[in-house]
Amino acid sequence: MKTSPGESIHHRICPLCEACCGLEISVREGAVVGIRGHEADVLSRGYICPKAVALKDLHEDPDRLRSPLIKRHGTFEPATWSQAYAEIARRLPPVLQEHGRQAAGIVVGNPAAHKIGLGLYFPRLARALGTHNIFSASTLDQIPRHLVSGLLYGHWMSVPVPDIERCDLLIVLGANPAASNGSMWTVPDFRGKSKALRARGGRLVVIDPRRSETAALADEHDFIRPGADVFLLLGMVHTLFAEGRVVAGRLHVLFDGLAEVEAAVAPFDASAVAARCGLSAERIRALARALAATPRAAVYARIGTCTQEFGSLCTWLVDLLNALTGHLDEPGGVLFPLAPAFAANTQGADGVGRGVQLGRHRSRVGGLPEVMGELPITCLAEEIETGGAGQLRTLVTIACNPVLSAPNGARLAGALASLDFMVSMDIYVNETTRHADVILPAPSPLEEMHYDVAFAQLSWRNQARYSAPVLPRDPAQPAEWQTLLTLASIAAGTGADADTARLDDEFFAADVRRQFGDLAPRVLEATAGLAGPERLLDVALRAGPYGDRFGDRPEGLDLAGLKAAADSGGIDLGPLAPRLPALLRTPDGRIGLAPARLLDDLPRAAAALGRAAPELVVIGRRDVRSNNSWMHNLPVLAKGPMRCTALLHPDDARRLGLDDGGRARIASRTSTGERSIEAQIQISADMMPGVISLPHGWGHDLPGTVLGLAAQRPGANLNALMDENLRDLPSGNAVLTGVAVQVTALNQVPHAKQ
Ligand SMILES: Nc1nc2c(c(=O)[nH]1)N[C@H]1C(S)=C(S)[C@@H](COP(=O)(O)OP(=O)(O)OC[C@H]3O[C@@H](n4cnc5c(=O)[nH]c(N)nc54)[C@H](O)[C@@H]3O)O[C@H]1N2
Ligand SMILES: Nc1nc2c(c(=O)[nH]1)N[C@H]1C(S)=C(S)[C@@H](COP(=O)(O)OP(=O)(O)OC[C@H]3O[C@@H](n4cnc5c(=O)[nH]c(N)nc54)[C@H](O)[C@@H]3O)O[C@H]1N2
Ligand code: SF4
Ligand SMILES: [Mo]
Repeated sequence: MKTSPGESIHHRICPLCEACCGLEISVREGAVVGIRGHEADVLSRGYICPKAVALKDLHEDPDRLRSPLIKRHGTFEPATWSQAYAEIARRLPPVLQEHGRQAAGIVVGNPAAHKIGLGLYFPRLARALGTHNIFSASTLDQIPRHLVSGLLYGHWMSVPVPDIERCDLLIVLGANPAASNGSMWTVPDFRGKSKALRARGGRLVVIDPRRSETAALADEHDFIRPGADVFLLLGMVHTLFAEGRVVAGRLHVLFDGLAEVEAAVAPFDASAVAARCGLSAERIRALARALAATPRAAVYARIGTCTQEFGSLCTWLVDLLNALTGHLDEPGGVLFPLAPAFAANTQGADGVGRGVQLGRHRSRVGGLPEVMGELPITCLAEEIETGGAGQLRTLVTIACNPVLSAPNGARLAGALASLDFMVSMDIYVNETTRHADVILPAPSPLEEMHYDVAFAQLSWRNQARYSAPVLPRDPAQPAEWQTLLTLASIAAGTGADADTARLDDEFFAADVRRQFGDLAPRVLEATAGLAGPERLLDVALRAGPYGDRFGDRPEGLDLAGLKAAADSGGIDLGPLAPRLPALLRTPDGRIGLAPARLLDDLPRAAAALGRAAPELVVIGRRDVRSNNSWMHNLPVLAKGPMRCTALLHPDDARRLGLDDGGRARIASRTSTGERSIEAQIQISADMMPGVISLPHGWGHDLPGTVLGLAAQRPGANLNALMDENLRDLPSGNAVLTGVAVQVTALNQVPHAKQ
């Protein structure tokens, strides 16, 4: 890498999506002057997407908050950190005192997974608040995946991912990694990897109601009726049993419940489900046969299958397909990553554990059970609106924008406006945070150290990478873990002036004593001089599967070693390898393939099979230059054609009298009323007839936000059409795809620009 005089080169993991690419960032005089892929990076090997370059715009965005804001008489005023904390200390504790701990709630959003300080320290605040009212974007996303992992393998984060470099058949449902760069599977350069798969004679099959960017790379693409994946997958599992294709592989000795599975899928012969799916019975059987007959094959499914009425069943059936065809925990099939730090499935005794607990408490109004300590975010509005003991009266939102990202944001916005007190940790005044009484900003990602706590547990290859801050942070701006500790102190009643360093030491020492018992003094001594997330990372690495065990295995990993490897691309820990049965943390050390919680949902699916499919339904999509709701204010991504368009098939357009580029009203009938949005139409032969595709996270035209660029082309809020009372029952996940809509033409100006 050539540098000009005065230029320095830094290596930083991209925090913008789950691919976690390694970046090479050039800095001159305190300013970012270049962002490229880091060729030596052991995970991403130089790959980046257009979003990475936007880190410069994010860092420099004039609308990004540089100081706290306090709302006085309805208007935000800049404040110092001590003023902001004092305001919270003045207003939060009285609400807790008067109404109890359950009057408080926390809502956590997607970026928390990409910021080590938020991820590791949010639990400290949650504990200090002592509330059950924890909500997150997970219940708009991947919670069915966690539920199935918990039930089958004993931990939420034991997620099998495709072994793409050795696989010869990859079947992808409801995911578009060519645009999204993968999810619950950290796989930078999916495009390159899938091309390599095909080049060595492998096959990529994509099942999606849209010929997506991923489908365009595939050998075979099947349209499926949105929301019908459960039937396709049931038909495939049925075929395996009916045709005697269940493979008695290495893991069969671990499996329980095979007979129950066979009985449960009995009503779902391929011919019984075909019409509902839109795939022929022969095609459904052929897919099952190909999976069983290909020694190295994998099925992968994501947001499109998780965010439907039977998201948990879909996720379970995907795992069953992999398991029953001998592809679970096998090279070339799906494998469990072995993460160097923080993975519960590497801690404690091998092969057995406590399993997961479910439904320890329920939401007050809807009676919905917690999963993974969370209540469905779609319950948030009713918990605020409904009076009585335990009514939510105060909220802390952390890197979350549910007014756009969750169903019926208008209702939620009304509820937020009625809170006694709301604090937001966020970088913008946006659709959600405009309702806060105090907003506490974060440093730019370039000003913080990083390690991927979650995504190292989901990576296509085992690896460890650390990022040092690229730029110094303003001395007045705390790191987010420090902000969380101050909030925890306020919530615990010990005030706004707590010494966060001392608090951090106390929490840390208590954790170490709990985790290490007699070894605690040695761990404390070994980590002397460290603080914050770095100290937690050092302990997790050293105690982890590759760790130095605090000196017992001197060649093992520790933080210092990881830091030393940052400029050479991190530490490669090799390809994924089989981990069963050691990975299991189920109480009996076995894999129960037929959990009651999932079987109990099958009658609901059977009933839905008979229901007529609506004439027109809406689904979501992601664009490579957009990221959920919050990157529409960055010039490098915002330029170019409008990305918030409603795609639909030419036949539908003709039938409905819609022109390409014209505008239309899209309406839905939900359990809480009829709602509609206006969107720009884009006619596309890539759509399945009867399906309309619109991205989420748009609708930046609400009053009181400070997103200058995003407001110029606000787009339409897809989630206004979603029904907050439609959920996947076992997990509580929101239904965000396959929702019936009516479309009517508005003005028909053929070349209208939005
Ligand atoms: N219809 C439909 N709805 C969906 C989806 C869909 O596919 N279809 N997808 C769902 C999915 S998968 C997800 S993950 C959710 C996302 O839901 P959210 O997490 O609510 O949405 P984001 O748009 O990611 O919002 C991130 C928030 O974090 C703030 N932020 C950004 N960086 C930082 C930081 O460093 N620190 C702090 N404190 N704040 C920061 C942003 O300003 C923004 O307010 O949306 C869901 N909603
Ligand atoms: N560029 C970009 N990248 C992102 C994000 C972003 O907003 N923009 N968001 C990030 C986040 S938070 C996440 S969770 C991941 C998600 O990553 P993915 O899971 O890959 O999500 P999508 O790209 O939305 O792809 C979902 C696909 O499912 C299809 N689909 C919709 N309904 C159905 C259905 O009923 N059945 C089937 N079989 N398919 C269906 C859609 O047409 C779409 O092609 O992406 C992450 N990466
Ligand atoms: S794919 Fe994701 S992690 Fe990689 S550069 Fe793009 S946004 Fe960043
Ligand atoms: Mo997500």
